Amino acid sequence: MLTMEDIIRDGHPTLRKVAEEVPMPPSEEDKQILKSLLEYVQNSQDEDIASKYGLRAGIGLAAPQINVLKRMIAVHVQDSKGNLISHALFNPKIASHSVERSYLTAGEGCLSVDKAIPGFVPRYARVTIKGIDLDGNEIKFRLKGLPAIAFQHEIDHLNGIMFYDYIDKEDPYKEIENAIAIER
Ligand code: K2U
Ligand code: NI
Repeated sequence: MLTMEDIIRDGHPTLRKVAEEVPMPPSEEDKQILKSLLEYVQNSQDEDIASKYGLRAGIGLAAPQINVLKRMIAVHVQDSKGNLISHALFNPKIASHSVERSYLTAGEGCLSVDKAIPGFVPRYARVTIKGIDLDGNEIKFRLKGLPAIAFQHEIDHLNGIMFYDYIDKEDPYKEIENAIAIER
C-alpha cells in the first residue's frame, strides 16, 4: 500500500512536468499503479488506517505525486448530497466546462505541499470529465461542487500545475467574479 513516503513534495521536478498518456488497453502494471492511487485515498479517509500508517487525508491523488509521470488519477469524495463519487481513471480529460466558476472558501491543500498556502483557487463550477476506467471502458460524467474541484486539482497535476499557481499574489482572497463560493 502507498504511504506518505511514496508521495513526492513540492520542489521535486516531476511535479512540474507533463505526464504521458497511458497506452490502451492498460497493462497490468498500470492497472496496479492506478488501483494503488485509489487505495491510498480510501485508506487516508479511514481513521484507523490513516492513524496507523500516518496518512494525510486526501480526496484525490495523481500518479505524478508518486513520481510516476503517467496520466492517471483517483478521486474518492462525497458530494453535497452525500453521494459517493469514486473514480480511478486513465487519461482523464475535461471534455467541457461551465463559464461560471467556483472556489473553496477555505482554499485548497495538496498532499505534495507540506505547508498551508492561503487564498482562493478559481475553478470551473461544472465540468464534464471523460476518461478510461480500470476495465478499459471509456466513461463520461458531469460534476459540480467539491467533486468538480477535486478532478480539476488532480488533472492539473498531470500538466505540472499546482493549486497555488492560481492564487493572486497581491490579494490571495480577492473576490472571484462570476463564481460560487463553496464552504467545505
Ligand atoms: O492532489 C492532492 O494533493 C490531494 C488534494 C486534492 C484536493 C485539494 C483541494 C481541493 C480538492 C481536492 C488534497 O490533499 S485532498 C484534502 C482535502 C480534503 C477535503 C477537501 C479538500 C481537500
Ligand atoms: Ni495536489
